[in-house]
Amino acid sequence: MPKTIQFIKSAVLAKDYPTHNMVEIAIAGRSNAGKSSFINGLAKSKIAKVSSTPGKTRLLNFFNMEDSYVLTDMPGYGFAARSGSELKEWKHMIETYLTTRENLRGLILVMDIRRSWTDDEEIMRRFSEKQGFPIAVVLAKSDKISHSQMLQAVQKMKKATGLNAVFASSAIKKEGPEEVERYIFENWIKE
Ligand SMILES: Nc1nc2c(ncn2[C@@H]2O[C@H](COP(=O)(O)OP(=O)(O)OP(=O)(O)O)[C@@H](O)[C@H]2O)c(=O)[nH]1
Ligand SMILES: [Mg+2]
Repeated sequence: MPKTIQFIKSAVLAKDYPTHNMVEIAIAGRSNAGKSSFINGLAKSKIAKVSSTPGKTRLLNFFNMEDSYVLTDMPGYGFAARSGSELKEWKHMIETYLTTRENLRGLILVMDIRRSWTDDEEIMRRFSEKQGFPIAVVLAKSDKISHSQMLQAVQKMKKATGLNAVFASSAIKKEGPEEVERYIFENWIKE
């Protein structure tokens, strides 16, 4: 059954964040990793903008997930084409959101399954831990490698990070989003 997932609004400044009393979950990760596509996978529709040009998502985009939680699509890091001032604005936007959003309950870190954990992911992870919320890692584009390589990549990532919540996902094969959402419901949303 298709889900009723609605785009609420985009925002940069804290004063423009939507008002609601649901739990919020944020999606972060390198530019072009597959964050927006992952949201579309959850929605089973093209609700979040996707493009082959990195840096498609420039603002914080809030989505109402069937009135049960709100998902925040964040613009990716590591996008070299950004100018110095843009980078500063981006950093300020992300940091303000992650440090001030009171109903934020967890962070989904999306990575291309073919990439390894880098300093950028480690910074996001430390940041989350400092703020006191958990992270789950989604290894996107699993259709780009074989099934056995996919299983290997998940194990390798669990080992490298010490995290248990590591999932493979593919927007093409439509695999992954549901398992991740189940995990989020059981561990972050249900109190
Ligand atoms: N093969 C394959 N391609 C994918 C998958 N997920 C995303 N892509 C492609 O990767 C590119 C980037 O996807 P997005 O979902 O826009 O990535 P993003 O992380 O939101 O990127 P930014 O908004 O720039 O931060 C697009 O060309 C997608 O079609 C996947 O699971 N499999
Ligand atoms: Mg995006």
